[in-house]
Formats: sequence, structure tokens, C-alpha cells
Amino acid sequence: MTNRIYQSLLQQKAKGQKSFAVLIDPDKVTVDKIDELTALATEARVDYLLVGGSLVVTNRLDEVVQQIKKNCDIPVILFPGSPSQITPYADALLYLSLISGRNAELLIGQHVISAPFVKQSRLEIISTGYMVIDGGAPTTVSYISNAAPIPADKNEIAMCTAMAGEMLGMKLVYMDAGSGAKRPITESMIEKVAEVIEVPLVIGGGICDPEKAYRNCKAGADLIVIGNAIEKDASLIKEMSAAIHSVPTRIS
Ligand code: 1GP
Repeated sequence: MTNRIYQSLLQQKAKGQKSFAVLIDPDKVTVDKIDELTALATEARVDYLLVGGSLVVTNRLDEVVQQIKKNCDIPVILFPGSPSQITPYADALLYLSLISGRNAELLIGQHVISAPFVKQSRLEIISTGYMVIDGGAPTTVSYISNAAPIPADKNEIAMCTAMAGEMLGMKLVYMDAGSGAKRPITESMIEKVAEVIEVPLVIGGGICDPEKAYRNCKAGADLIVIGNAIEKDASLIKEMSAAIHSVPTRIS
């Protein structure tokens, strides 16, 4: 198993270079839409395509990922809401443990059940401490996970949770306000969490404009994930990518 994608995330972080991932929900894209998104993403130099969702109701994951791979070279990373959302056609898998919750199934239970299948897939496995932060409204992830999110103003809980995840060996910390969150994660929480961990920090949920994406990066996010806003207006890919990639690196 390679760790090419994780190594590139580490190298980008070392340079202070920020990355951008577009999240594609396999339920919501037609072949034409995939063609449009991959063309825009390639032109805008999007770093990664994440594929998945908290609840996927169709059985099109293989087809969607194959179509993406046919169109472009952007690495495809699975972001699964359940063990059924795995396909060997992707490049990597965020192996998520919901460390902000106390639902044993999502901390370790489902991983045990799916481990042989995941291992067989030969995907690059990136163990990820997944933290759901209250985004101002119940989102699919908070309902499905049956676990309370971290309150949006409790920076200390977020810091301690991220530190614990890192010390348990997780390679990424992903703080998510949930898809379509009313209130994205605050810069103050991002800043506090970024200060106490060394692994790359992924931020997503409710980011709708390039200014917010830029501020999140300045606060310490290494990878920004955007789904909903791009589903509504695919042309945003260009502006979002330009904003995220315009954050000054350590050497510039
Ligand atoms: C959701 O972090 C992702 O899990 C992205 O959220 O769809 O709100 O951009 P949005």
C-alpha cells in the first residue's frame, strides 16, 4: 500500500501550502455533471476530489469514481458515511473514526466489520480523527451518527479531542460542521486546534464564499473541503481554488 497522497499532504503542510478538495456526492451527480465538474476542477487546479456523503442512497459509487478517473488525474479520496461506500477505483480512503462522538460503532465497530474488505481494496488508507462541530442546525451527519457534535464555542473540547486523536495515531484531523451547515467552523476554533496538533487539519461544512475559505486557511486549515456551495454553483470552483491557493506559503 502506498502513502503517496498522505505524503503530498505532509509536504504541502511543511511548505505552508494550502489545499482544496471538492466534495462530490455520488447521489447528486449525472455523467454530464461529473464531466463539467472535472473539467472545472482540472482548470482550477483543485488538489483532491472527495467522494461520499453521510447517507448515500443510490448504488452508483463505482460508476461515479470511474467516470471521474476517466476524465482527470486529480486524486480521488473516498469520504465514506458507512463501510458500504468503498470502491477500489478510488486512490485513497479517509478511514474515519468519529472521535467527537461516543458512539462505539463509529469509533471502532464498523471498522472491525469492514477491515478485511478495506484491506483487500489496496486503497491508500488515511486514518482520520473526524470531529463534528455544531453548525447551527441538525445536519445529516449529526442525525446519522447519533452523537452530539462539539458545541461551536467550546474551543477547549475541540483542542483536547484533536490532541487525543493525534496521540492515538490518527494521520489527519477533519473538523466538519456538516454538509450545508448554517454556521461554518469559527476561525478561532481552527486557530486553537491548529496550534496543538502537527498532523494536517481538514476543515469543511457550510463554507460558501472564497473569503471564508481564505480566512480558514490563514487560521490554520491545511485542506478545505467544499461540497454544497459547488453543487449549487459549479463556477465557484475557480474562485475558491484561487482564494485557497493565494494564501502565502512559508517561502513566499
Ligand atoms: C461535509 O465538510 C463537508 O461533510 C462539506 O460541507 O457540503 O457544506 O461544503 P459542505
